[in-house]
Amino acid sequence: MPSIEKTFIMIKPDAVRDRKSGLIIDRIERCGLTIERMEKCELDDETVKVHYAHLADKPFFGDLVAFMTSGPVVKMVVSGLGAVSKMRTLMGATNPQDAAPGTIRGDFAIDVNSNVIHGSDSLENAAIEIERFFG
Ligand code: IDP
Ligand code: MG
Repeated sequence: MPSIEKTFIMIKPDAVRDRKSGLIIDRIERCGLTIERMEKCELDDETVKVHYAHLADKPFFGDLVAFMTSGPVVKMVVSGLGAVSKMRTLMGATNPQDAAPGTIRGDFAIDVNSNVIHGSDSLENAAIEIERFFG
């Protein structure tokens, strides 16, 4: 039985630039999830490097940091029953090529370099990320 959870969600610079934030927020609310907090902001290199530290040894890491600092993001705390896994399902696969139609990445993203949305991958990481981005 899922319990009420909070997860950290971020609409990435590509989607903000393309004015897709509203459509993405609509999908989240339609799922019965609640936007608890939301703010548009720009990320600095250091924050992105810490957030994606698990990918620091990947060849695309530099491009990922450049992408995430290329423009404003919309950061959110989203709550609801089983919010962490519900958001991961709603987002779709990391690589939009593999993301099912009807998912946010499946419908709004084209390639893995700019895949529209971030969502925490576990309840433990959700708490860490909410603290990191909202303090
Ligand atoms: P997730 O965002 O679905 O949790 P992670 O494996 O945590 O996926 O990767 C974090 C982010 O790093 C992805 O959302 C994407 O922006 C970027 N990324 C992951 N794999 C690749 C890749 O193979 N090429 C380019 N960027 C990637
Ligand atoms: Mg991840």
